[in-house]
Amino acid sequence: MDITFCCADTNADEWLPGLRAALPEATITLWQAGAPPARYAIVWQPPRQFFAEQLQLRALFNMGAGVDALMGPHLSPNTLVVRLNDAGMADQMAEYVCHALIRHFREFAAYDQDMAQRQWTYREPLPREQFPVGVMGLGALGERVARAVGVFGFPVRGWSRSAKQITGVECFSASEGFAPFLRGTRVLVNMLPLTAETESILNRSTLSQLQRGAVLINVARGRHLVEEDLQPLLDGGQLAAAVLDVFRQEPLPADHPFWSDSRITITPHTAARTLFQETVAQISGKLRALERGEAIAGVVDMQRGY
Ligand code: NDP
Ligand code: OXD
Repeated sequence: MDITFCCADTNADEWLPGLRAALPEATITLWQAGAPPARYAIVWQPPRQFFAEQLQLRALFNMGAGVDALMGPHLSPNTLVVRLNDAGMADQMAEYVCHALIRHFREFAAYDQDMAQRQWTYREPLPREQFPVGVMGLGALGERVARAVGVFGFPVRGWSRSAKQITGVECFSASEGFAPFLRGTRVLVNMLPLTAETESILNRSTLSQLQRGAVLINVARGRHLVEEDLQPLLDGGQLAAAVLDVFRQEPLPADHPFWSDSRITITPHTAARTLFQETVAQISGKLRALERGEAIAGVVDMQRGY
C-alpha cells in the first residue's frame, strides 16, 4: 500500500512517524512535485499540482471534516474522497459552542467590563426559554452540539437536509423547513458543510428572520456568511453579537473591520482541531478496511458536495 502525504500547515515530522507506526505494512512518503503516482493520499488543502500529477488515486483521505477545498473538476471521478468523521472534533465543537452561548447568556462580557472598573454589579438572571438555540447542520458535529446545548436546558432546534428525529431537539428539514427554523431561533449556530447550496446562506435576509437580539455563532466556513451584511444587522439591533471562528479570508486581514468591533468575537479557525491520535487511528482503520474490500464511513457524495 503506497500512500502520499500532502498536508498544508501540518507538521509532517510528527504525522509521518505516527502514520508509519499505525500502518507498518504501508510505504508512506511526503509528497513533492514530480513524485510517482500513489494508490492513496492523505491531504489537507493540497496544491493544484498535486491533483494534476496524482491521477491514479483510489482514495483521498482529508485531514478534516470539511472537504470544500478539495472539490472541483480537477478530482478524478474514480477517486473516493473520504472525510474525517468526528475523530474528536465533535466534543471540541460542543465545548466551543456551549462556551459562546453561555458567555452571552450569562453576560460575562459585561462582568469583564465591570471588573476592569472594580464594579460589583448584579445582573438579573435571564429566562433561558427566551434563548432558543438553532443548529444548522445535524451531522457528526452538529448533532453533538445540539445535544450538548440541550444539557443546559436551552430549547434546541436543528435544521438539516433530510428529516431527522433527535430526542430533545425540534427538527426541521429541507428548504420548506428553513423559514420556520429561523423564526423560532435566537442563537444561530452554523455547522453546515460549504457547498453550492449553502454558500452565503448567512445573509441579511436569513439573519433578519431570527428573533430580535439574535446571536450568530459561525463555526463552519467563512464563505457561509456575507460579511458585509453583519455589522449593519448589529447596528440595527437585529443581532446582539456574533462569534466567528471562520472567515472568507484566513488569516483575517489586520485591517478587517471585524477586529475592532466589540460585538464580534474572533477566534482563528480553531473551534475543532484535527487531533493526532484519533485521526491516525481513524484513517489507518479506514485504509485497512478499503484494502479488505469493506465499505467505510465518511465517503463524500460528490453530487451533494459533502
Ligand atoms: P456532516 O457531513 O456530518 O453534516 C453536515 C450536516 O449538514 C448534515 O446534517 C446535512 O444534512 C446538513 N446539510 C448539508 N447541506 C445542507 C443543506 N443544503 N440544507 C440543510 N442541511 C444541509 O458534517 P460535519 O458535522 O462533520 O461537519 C460540518 C462542517 O463543520 C464541515 O463541513 C466543516 O466545514 C466545519 N468544520 C469546522 C471546523 C472548525 O474548526 N471551525 C472543524 C471541523 C469542521 P443531512 O444530515 O440530511 O445530510
Ligand atoms: C475541518 C476544519 O473541516 O478543521 O475539519 O475546518
